[in-house]
Amino acid sequence: MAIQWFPGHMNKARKDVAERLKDIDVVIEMLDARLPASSANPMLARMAKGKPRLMILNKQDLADPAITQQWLDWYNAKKDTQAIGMDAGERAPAQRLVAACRQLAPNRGGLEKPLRVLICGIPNVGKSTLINSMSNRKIAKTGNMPGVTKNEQRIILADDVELFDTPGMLWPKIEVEEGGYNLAASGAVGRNAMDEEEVALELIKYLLIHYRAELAGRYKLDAEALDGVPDWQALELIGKRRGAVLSGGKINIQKAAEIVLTDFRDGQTGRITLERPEEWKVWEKRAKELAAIRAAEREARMQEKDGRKKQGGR
Ligand SMILES: Nc1nc2c(ncn2[C@@H]2O[C@H](COP(=O)(O)OP(=O)(O)OP(=O)(O)O)[C@@H](O)[C@H]2O)c(=O)[nH]1
Ligand SMILES: [Mg+2]
Repeated sequence: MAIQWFPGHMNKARKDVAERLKDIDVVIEMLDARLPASSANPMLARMAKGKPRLMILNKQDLADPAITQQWLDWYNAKKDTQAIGMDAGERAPAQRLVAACRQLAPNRGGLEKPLRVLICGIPNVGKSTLINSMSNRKIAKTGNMPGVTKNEQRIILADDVELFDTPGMLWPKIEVEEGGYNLAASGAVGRNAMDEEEVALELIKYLLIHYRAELAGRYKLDAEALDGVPDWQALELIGKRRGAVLSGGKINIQKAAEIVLTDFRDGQTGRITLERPEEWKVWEKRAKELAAIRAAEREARMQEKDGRKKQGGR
């Protein structure tokens, strides 16, 4: 899916992070527990190489608990990666994070060498909320839309601990198609940068496979009757149920799509995770194969063009 965000803006965010990383002791990367792989930033992993890194699967209160456990096991089995699940609005676990950061950089601390922690993640994942919980103050601006934090902000947590809140950063090149849809469904992408109907249909397609009972329950539909129903038809049924109907009785598909997305984002449809480690491996493999085919096609076109030029020159 083509998500129309602004690569220039993201590029600036990436440069700012790269610059800031130089004097950072611990990097916290916040992932969305409903889409851990899609919300991870491979570029960040590369930029922060060698620094102690902590991954937080945030919004775990909205995610499917069994799948969150699968993802935590998956990340924690990797070398040099530590991952924990969290609900950024909860104070106690957030405050325990400070102790975890201190452990990760034991040589820092004290007034001379304050511990500097950078918090990164996609837009709207909960970075500022976490900072507020860690510091027990409403110090960072939060909001339920992407792009709330516009500039890096330094927060003094204690005499010897500094936190850096950063604007949300999206990986500019989304190679895994499913990943693009999941990011859009989660609320990381602004409304104007995507086609809500397309995103809602992809979401419904996934829900029909993995969370049919939840989908049926939310919209008072018959789960059995949804068996084998295509996504677009399910969206129409939902629209009808929720009164998203235009004059003449036609379903207002745009409205129905908005309802589906909002309900999912607010956790009204249930605790749902949009990707599993095993699925992600398959999607990623297919994306790589597709990229290789496209690259080969491009190469063939270039050679053909070159050949024509040479022939023409003769
Ligand atoms: N349910 C739930 N909501 C959360 C959690 N963490 C944050 N939120 C909500 O998610 C929305 C975004 O939170 P922010 O802290 O502003 O996100 P951010 O990562 O700073 O976003 P940007 O500054 O736009 O990049 C807010 O409405 C928060 O209340 C969580 O763990 N669970
Ligand atoms: Mg923020």
